[in-house]
Formats: sequence, structure tokens, C-alpha cells
Amino acid sequence: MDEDTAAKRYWNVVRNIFSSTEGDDAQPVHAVHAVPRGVCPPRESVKASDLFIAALKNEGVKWVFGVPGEENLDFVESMRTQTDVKLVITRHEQAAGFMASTVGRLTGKVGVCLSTLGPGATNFSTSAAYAYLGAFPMLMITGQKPILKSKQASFQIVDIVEMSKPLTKFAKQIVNGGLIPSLVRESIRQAEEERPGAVLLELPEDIAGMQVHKEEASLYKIDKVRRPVAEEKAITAAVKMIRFAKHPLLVIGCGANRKLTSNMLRQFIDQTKIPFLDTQMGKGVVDERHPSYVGTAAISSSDYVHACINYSDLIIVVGHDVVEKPPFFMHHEDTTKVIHINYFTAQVDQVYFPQLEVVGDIGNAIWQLKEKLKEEPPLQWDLRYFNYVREEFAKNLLIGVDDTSCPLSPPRFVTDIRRAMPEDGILCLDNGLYKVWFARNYKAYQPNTLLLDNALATMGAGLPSAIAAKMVHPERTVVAVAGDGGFMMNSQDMATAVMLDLHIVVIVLNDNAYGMIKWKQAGMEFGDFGLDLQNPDFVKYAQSYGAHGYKIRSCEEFSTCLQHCITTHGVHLIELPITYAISDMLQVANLKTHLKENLKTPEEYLATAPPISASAEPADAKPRAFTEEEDPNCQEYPFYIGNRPEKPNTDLKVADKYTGKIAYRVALAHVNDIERAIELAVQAFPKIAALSSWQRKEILEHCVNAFKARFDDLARALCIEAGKPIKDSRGEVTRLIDTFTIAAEESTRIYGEWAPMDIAKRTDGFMSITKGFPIGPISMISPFNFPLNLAAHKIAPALAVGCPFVLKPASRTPIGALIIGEILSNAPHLPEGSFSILPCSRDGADLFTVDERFKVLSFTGSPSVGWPMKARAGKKRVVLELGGNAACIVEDVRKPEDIDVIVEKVIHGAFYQSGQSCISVQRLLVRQDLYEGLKEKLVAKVSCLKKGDPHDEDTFIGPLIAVSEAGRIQQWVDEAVSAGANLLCGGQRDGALYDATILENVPGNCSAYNDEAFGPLLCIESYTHFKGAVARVNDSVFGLQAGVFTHDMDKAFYAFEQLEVGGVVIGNVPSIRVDAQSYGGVKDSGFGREGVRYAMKDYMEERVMMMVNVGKEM
Ligand SMILES: Cc1ncc(C[n+]2csc(CCOP(=O)(O)OP(=O)(O)O)c2C)c(N)n1
Ligand SMILES: [Mg+2]
Repeated sequence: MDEDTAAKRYWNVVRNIFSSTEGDDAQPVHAVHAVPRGVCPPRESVKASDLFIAALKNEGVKWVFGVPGEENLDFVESMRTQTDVKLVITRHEQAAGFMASTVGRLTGKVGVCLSTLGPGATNFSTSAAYAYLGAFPMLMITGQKPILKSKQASFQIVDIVEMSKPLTKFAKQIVNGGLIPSLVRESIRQAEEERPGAVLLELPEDIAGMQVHKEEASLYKIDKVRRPVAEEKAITAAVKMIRFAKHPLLVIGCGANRKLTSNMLRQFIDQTKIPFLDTQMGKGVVDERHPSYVGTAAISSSDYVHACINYSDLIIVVGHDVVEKPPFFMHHEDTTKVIHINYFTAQVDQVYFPQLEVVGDIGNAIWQLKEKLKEEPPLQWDLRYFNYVREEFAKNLLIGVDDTSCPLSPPRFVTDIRRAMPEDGILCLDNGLYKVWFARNYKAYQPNTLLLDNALATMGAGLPSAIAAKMVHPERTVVAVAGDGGFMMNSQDMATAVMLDLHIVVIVLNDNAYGMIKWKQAGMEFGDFGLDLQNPDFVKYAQSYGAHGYKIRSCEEFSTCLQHCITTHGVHLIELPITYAISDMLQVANLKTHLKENLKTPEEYLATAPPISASAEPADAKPRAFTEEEDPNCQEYPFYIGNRPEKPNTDLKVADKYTGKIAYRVALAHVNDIERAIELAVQAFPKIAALSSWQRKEILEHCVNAFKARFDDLARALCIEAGKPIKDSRGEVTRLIDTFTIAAEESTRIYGEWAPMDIAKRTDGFMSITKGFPIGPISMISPFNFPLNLAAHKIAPALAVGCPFVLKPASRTPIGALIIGEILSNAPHLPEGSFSILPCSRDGADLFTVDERFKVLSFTGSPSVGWPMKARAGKKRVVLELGGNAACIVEDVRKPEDIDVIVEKVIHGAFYQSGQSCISVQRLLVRQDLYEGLKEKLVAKVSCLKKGDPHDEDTFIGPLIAVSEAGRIQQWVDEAVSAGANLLCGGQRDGALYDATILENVPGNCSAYNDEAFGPLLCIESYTHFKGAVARVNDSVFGLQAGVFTHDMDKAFYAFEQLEVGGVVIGNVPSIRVDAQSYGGVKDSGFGREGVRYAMKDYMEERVMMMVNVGKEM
């Protein structure tokens, strides 16, 4: 028989067998089944259990934890014959389920466990509930008797799929091997998708053993699906609520621990200084040593953190869902508002019913909020009481820490364990009274370093989760902490830890009782009954497994022993005698009394508290003081409205960015001022539009002369308000003069175009003149980094064409623009009402975007603010000059000394004005053979750049615009280094000052490489092929400018043709901008062009005059 005929016969046989199957779950089948003996499966088939393992491997599964039964033997055999997915045999299915769940919890990818039918599968139920409530992605694979024929009636058979439904997101029996690829994919998709959880696939014995035709054995490609982002309206509403709040507070919940939200939240907190507390399962998302950390909501009410909650008028809850024990209770009569930020909507609950929901990717939502709040800082927060409570709470947490008695009490052993654990060490808690103490007293420094269960709160998970944590992170210290009760619930899996030759430490807290319940019993004033335990000898018990056992007999001994266990390979069990006597203080009634006696109410505290901003920021968050202290030379500035100065208030305080002292007090415009300014601009429009060219030119020349006369004045103001090194400040004033000079010249060269229109017989005698006419009032928003020249790039072209304008300078650096205003107010010819320059807060600023009387909106700033503005700008033209992460390619040099020149240029490009420029070099790509030499010289020089007072002549790196910006750069550097980048120099921060920093080989997904640094940060790498380097430059969401050092015309033109940017600079860094050039970006970097002539075009509307037979007849 040839092979084809044998195959046909085989499939016929199995088809016949299967088509006789009946029942609901019988489906049309193409390939089956228990192979009839003597009939060889053809080569184009695969065994279902093999296919199952292949599907798991395809999903990146590394381990299957479990206890098989005879129904899984095909599956086990399949695992034996491959090496990629390992079978980890445990001593109880529940432990296997906890292990799989922990893999899911730590990796975000499904953890897998295996059991047989009936008894094995029912043993999974607790771990299924653990994963389901805890939101850990976990797949259970259970066996079943054959479903096509049964010889054993109902022996061991229970309906596991039905039983599992309330505990899983997806539970299905596999009735056909051909369904394995899709069911594995679908179940894992559901398990991993927000909100993650448990899923179950039941694989019956006969299905596991069947052959599947190769056509049905194709596995699914696993594409990353981007999570949806929060809707803009929700973000805008949240920003509004946050800005208008008086005492905002942040609560971080378990959801924030699941994905990489940590960085973003940290940046948000650094920037806003909003104090935060976390829930038990949100611990470590933001380092709890952070000065804004108030505490953890270890209990639901009456603790210190609740004093903050009660005081707050806006609680921003990130990543919380109601499975966790509530961190606080909401009441309908409260005036406090709650914003819920999570991947999914808030489940309505009697104690949690947020007023606003921001639903979508958490990291993105926080980023959007952060960016929006950066542009427009909040109004008037008073965070003083929070800081007071934090300090008082910190004192409270010290109670008992120094107690040296034995048995040990919780504050002491929690402190000892924290001291022994490395920064990234993972502590896995079981469930008992100590959990409350760890939640309250143990500071988690990194996400997922304190694994506790505040969802199912089951006993028995401590040891299994430690085993899994060690397998996921073999390089990290892993310690399990369990009570004497909880430990015994899965202690049998000590054998698994020993068998796997793991290095873990298990601390058994021995109070010879179910202490937690005893504590509750006492709290409810019931008699002491039924909760004492008689324990085995834990040391001997450990030793009987082949583990090391220790019993602690004095307080001092504990730290030494723990240290030994952490540093010595093996499975260690430490029996620690403990007493919970001190836990009385955590009884709600006692806490209430304690707080009443020891903590001032907001009213009591605020009556004697220091003034607002002196304590608004936590002390250690501001190494360089940003106080309310006023510089003795503090000057007051008016705003300009309809050409005239007005000073209705001095509400805007502008700090000297180096000293932190208030250097200027400025009049802050409100909505009605902006409204008035727009109206004046509308009225002035026909008058300014009617000016002659020579008049417009004289206005601009007046400015040029005044700028020259006040050169030092202007440079000094920049140096103070922007912290810009004095040399760079002078450079900017020179450019301001250039920009106005170019505009003065261009104002007399607004040429039109004559064109013949006699293009066909029917248009004989036609011709046209096209000419630009001023478009109307212009709305301008300028940024902080070039307070003079970027305002000038909007103002000068408007004056050159004859358009009135209203400018909103950046609130942090309004002085430069106001000096321009002062000079303009004295200009000749300028009609009344032509210009207004209005520093203002966000509430009124909306008119700059939406008011239809403006005909152009010209915005320079961040992409997160710019793009949404464009969407709301209505009919007006929009020009957006946004950010970038400019790249520079070094391809060739004529002679070796050229490298020195390039190094100088790169240093200037990357670090001038401390990197706060849209076109500063952030990515440097150097051809391989030039790389090491260039790198060495670059690092040597950059390491010597002087950082410090911007007023010093030789200062190269001045302060960043805010302390929080330096903190952000620091995080980006840390993130890059932990992702594998080399820190070549810099990396140190001092308040708002950040070193000129060079990172090498930064992975492409790091913020330092991907996002706009806007700080002194340079990423360098080598490349082999020019084309590849160009492609690498293009691999960015931004596209502003790029620089290419080459002498090869082909390469220069190739770069010009291929680089996705608004400007290519050949023979220099991308950081070159001549004020006459066309300037602007593509992709996320912007829309439209600036540069005097190009901006003038935008400020004009073309009008054509058609003429017929003019001059033809007289
Ligand atoms: C599986 C399970 N059974 C029962 C409980 C209820 N329970 C919560 S804590 C606790 C006592 C824990 O005792 P132990 O592990 O010794 O910790 P301790 O509180 O004494 O430190 C009990 C019985 C539970 N959470 N989980
Ligand atoms: Mg106990």
C-alpha cells in the first residue's frame, strides 16, 4: 500500500469512529482520535498532546506546575519528549495553582498548571479563586476520562468545567484535537487581557491521544495588542478636577502593579508633588521611600492615612478595583470627589462609586494628565496637612522597632526583614495578622517586591509563591513569610523547593495560634477560644525534607540567621517565635482613640502651620530650595493688553530657576482680560492691516534698536527666569535681533504674482494678480525654553504682514515676552489694540484655542498639548512646533583631527542650554570605525562641562526648568541603565541641576531613546551601514531635524531624500537653526513651518484678481 492510500484509510477509520459520537459537545470533526491499533498514523499528523505543548511553547510558557493523573499521561509523555516547557511536579495541586498564578502575577504572561480529573481538579479551586480575584493570568489544564467512549461510568467524574465557571474567565472542555491551537490562544488571550485572571481547559484522555491533521495544527501568531487609551474628554475633565481641587491625594491600587506604570506614576508625583498612599497590593509601584508617600492603607478606616483621605477633597485612585479590601470607604454624603483611573470601569459598590472614570491604559492616562498639568500648573493646592500627617505617621511606625525582647513583635521583625532584603528582593507573604503589619510598616522599593494577597486573602500561598518567584527571578533574593497556621497548609511543597534545588528562605512566624482570628475575636470582645495550635518541630520538619532548619532564641539572633540564609544557597526554614501583644494598637477602636489624642485635626494644624508653599513640598523633594522667599530685587511686571501695560494684580510668581527665590511678580490675566484683548485685536485689525510697508518696517526696526540697547537686560532676564547659562542667554538675544531684522526686511518684500490666464481660447485676454493679505487676529502660545526668540518667531512675522495678535507666554518664563511688550508699546505707527501679551492660567487659556475670532493658532510646546489643541481649533489655521529627539549621524571625516571638531559640535548640540531645545542632539550614531575614538574624546570633554550657576561665565549646564524635570531625567537614565545601557558619564542630580549625561547602547524602547529628553541627555551607539543608520533615525515618532556628517554627496542627498524630518543639516549637528530658514517638523514633531518668511505666509490669505482685456483697448 503506498503512503497516500494508507493515509486515506487512516482518516476514514477515524472519521467513522468520531461521526458516531453524540451529545451537545460533539462537533463536526475533521481529524480524530484514539488510534486504532495497527493503523499507523500518517506523517502529516501530529499528536494532540504534542500540539498542546507546542501551543504553550508558542505562548512563551516555560513551566507547567502540577500533579498528573493517569488521564494526563499522554500530556506527560509529550512533555518528556521535548525540552522547552518544563514539567514541575508539586505535592499538591493547590500549591501548583499558586505557583502558576505567581508566574502570571510577576510576568503578566500566563502561568500554567496541570491536574488530573475530579480530585486533582477540585484541588485547584482555591488557586483558581486566588488568580481570579487577584487578577493573575493563570491557565489550568485538567484531565478527564475519555469523552468518546466511557468504560468507567462516573468514577472520579465531576463536571469541572461547570464547577470552574464562577472562578474563571473562560472554561472549556476540548472535544477535538484540532481545536487545541485556537482554544489555547483564546484562553490565554482572556487570561492575560485586562482584567487578567484564571482560565481552564479540560483535556480528555482520548482527545489528548488523538492525531490531528497538520492542516489543523497551525499555531496562531501572537500579536501585541495595544491597550486603548483614555478618552480625551475624560482626561480634560480629570485635569480640571485636579487643578481646581484644594487638597488632591493619590491612591495607588493593585492594577498599577500589573503593567509598567511605575515610571509614569513616579514622574507624575515628582512633577505635581501630590501625596500618595497605596493599597496593600499597590505597594512598591512607586518607591515607598519617596518623600510624597504618606503610607499604605493596611486597614480600611481610622488609620493615619485615613486622616489624609478625610481631609482630601479629591482622591485620584489609580488601578484600584473592589476585590481588594477597601483602602477607604466612600459615603454618599461626603463632598470628596473620586477619580477612578483604570483599565476598566469601576465596579459599583456601596463604598466605591467614583464621580469620574478615566478608563484606558493607566500609564498613558497618567502621562496625559502629567503633560497637561505641566503646561498649566494647578491653581492653589494646599498640601500642608498631608505632609504633617505623613510625618506623624512616620513617627508612629517607629513604635516597637527597637524592642529587643523575644518572642519578637511585628514592628521589630518587619524592620529586621526589611534591612536584610536587597532593594529588589521579593518577599512573599502568606495570610495572617502579620500581613497588616507588613502592609503598614514594610516599605516596598520596587513594583512586585512584596507579594501579598489582599484579594482572596487565602492562607497557604506564601511558600508556593516564593518557589515560583525564585524560578522567575533566579538572580533575586526570595523570602517567604508565613504564620504557623498558613505554612502548614502547603508545607508539603518544601519538598518541591528542595527537589528544584532552589535558594529560598521561609520564615515561619510562630505564635502557636491562628493569630489573626484570635485578634479579631478579641476585637469583638469574644472569649479566647479554639484558636490555639500545637505545632510540629519546625526545625526537624524542615530537615526531614532536606532543607536547613533554624529556631530563633533571641532577638539579635534573628538578623544574623536571616543574613546567613540569604547568602547561603539552599532551602532554609527559620522558626521565629513571635507575639502579637502590640497588635492591640491596630484594633480600630484603639486606633481611633490614638489618633484623636495624637493627631491634630486639619483646623488645629493649619491654625499654626507655616504658610502654604514653605511646606507644600516634602522637604527632601527639593534639594535646591524652591521656597516662597523673595529675592530682595524682586521686580513687578504688568501684562500688556491692547498695547498698554496693566497691573491688576501680581499673582504670578516667577522664580529664579537657580536660586529658587521669587525674582518677579507678574500680573496674571483672567478670562475677561483675554476676552477684552481678542476684541481689541478684532477692532485693530483693519487699521494694522492698512499700514504701509515702510511703517511696518519702522515698527520692527524700532524693536531691533531697543533690543540692542537693552541687550544685557534681556540676557540677564533670560538667565534668571529660564536658568539659561549666560552665554546661551546672550546667544538668544542675538537671535531675537536677527529675527526682528529679517522681519523688518521681509516686511517690504511681500511680493505677489502676476500670471497669464489666457491658457485657452475661451480665456483669451485673461490675466491674474495674486497677493497675500493679512489674515486677521493671531493667537500665539510660546514655550519656556526660548522665552524671547520663540515669541519673536510669532510676533515679528505678524507685525511684518500687519496682523494683530494676542500672545500667551509660558507661565514659568513670561518676562522676555513682557519686555518685548514694553518695547512694542512705544513703537511708532502701531494702531491701538494691535497686540496683547497675557501670562495666564489654564482656565482662560482655552480661548486661545477655540475662539473663532482668531484666524491662526500658532503653538510651540509639547506634542501632548499641541495635537489635542489642533483638534479643537475649529476653522482657524494651526501651526504646531512640537518636540523631537533629534539624531545625528557621523559617517565620515576627511582627516583624523575632524573628530575633534565633530566632538565640539556634538557637545554644543546635545548640551547647550542644558539640552532644553527641541533640536538638541539626543541620539548620536557613529560609524563603527570612528566610534571608539569619538566616544573617548566626547566622554572626556563632557565629563568636564561645568554645571552650576547660570550667571557664571563658564557654566555650560544650568538648572532645568523645574526640579521635577531633573527627577524625570534621572528616572529615564535609571530606566535605561537597568534595561542594559552603559552610563558613560554624568547621571548625577542636584536639585534642578542634572549632569551632562551620556548613555551608550540604550535599548530602543527606553524613554531616554524614544521620548523627548529636553534635558542634558545623549544616547550614543555605533552602526555599520549608512542606510541602516538612516533607518534607525527614522525609527522614531518624531521628525524635526537631523544632522549628518558626511562629505559624500550621494550620502548627503540620500539623507535629504530619505530622512523623515523637517530639516537635514549636512556637516553639522541637527541643532542648527538659522532664523530665516524654514523650520518645523513632521510626524509627531509638528504641523506647518516657522521661519520668518514661512510664518508670514501662514499669516496671510491669498487673494486673486482676475483681469480681462486690461490694456488691450483704449
Ligand atoms: C484558606 C484559609 N482558611 C482560613 C482563613 C481565615 N484566616 C485568616 S488568617 C487566619 C489565621 C492565620 O494564622 P497563621 O497562619 O498562624 O498566621 P497568624 O495570624 O497567626 O500570624 C485564618 C484562619 C483564610 N484566610 N484562608
Ligand atoms: Mg499563627
